[in-house]
Amino acid sequence: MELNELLERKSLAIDLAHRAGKIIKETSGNMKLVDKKCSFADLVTESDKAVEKMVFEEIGKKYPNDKFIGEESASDAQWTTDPTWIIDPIDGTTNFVHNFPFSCISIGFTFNREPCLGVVYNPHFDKLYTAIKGQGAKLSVGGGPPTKIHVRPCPSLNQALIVSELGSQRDEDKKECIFKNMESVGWACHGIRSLGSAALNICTVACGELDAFFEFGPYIWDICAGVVILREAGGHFCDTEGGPLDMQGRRFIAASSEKLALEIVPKLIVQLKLK
Ligand code: LIP
Repeated sequence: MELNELLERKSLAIDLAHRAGKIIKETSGNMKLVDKKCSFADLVTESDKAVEKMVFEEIGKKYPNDKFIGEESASDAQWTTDPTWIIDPIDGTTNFVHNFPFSCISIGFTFNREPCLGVVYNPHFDKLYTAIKGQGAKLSVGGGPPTKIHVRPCPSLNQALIVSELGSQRDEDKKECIFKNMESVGWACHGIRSLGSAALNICTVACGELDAFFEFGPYIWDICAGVVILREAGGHFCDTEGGPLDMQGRRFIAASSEKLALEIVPKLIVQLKLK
């Protein structure tokens, strides 16, 4: 896909991210729950559904032949080589429900199943992360000029600050995987943080505020935009066993370098395959 086609899509994605961000900011903490999915902790609200509907409709008007994968209304859509928007309307839904200001919209785009455009917007701090494959990653704060972002070099795991999550499943296999790995990695590094949004966790690694993020659980819509942003910021994505990232594998390490990612791999003492 030509650069100018991606630039046009990026411009639309940024406009829609700001429109979605307004809804997210205005309804954060006071939106009615409409459903729980895999557990009592896996929440979805009217805002998730309304934001996804608005974004899909607006994109469809301009790009009627593009395909969609979205958490709320197109989670089962097949991921093909067609131009495809992969969107999480509100990433960090639990934070959104509790009015903890770490939620965002994540708008990813793939062509030939290659992530090539990412836009992540946290309206609570007016932070807009953007990237096009091959064009670098940028951050605009408070509407200011976009400035290049880059991962922060981290010489080794024992000097790293890591982020990982409890996730929203509440089954025994997942519990063992989460806590055994948190203990194993956490005791080998400077500390672990849990912030509640995969997309924003990835962006935080991309701008050098954290050194790596690992999780078992997030879906392709949680990470698609972040994959472009982190790679363009000089970071590395891989599977939790060190092989190539499977965008639909629901497990990954996102790190400031391949070296750091491969130091984390052996510390993940409980691996889990998720459907
Ligand atoms: C969330 C992810 C997070 C994970 C949560 C949830 P959602 O996505 O961003 O990494 O730990 O369980 O899946 O559901 O808020 O879009």
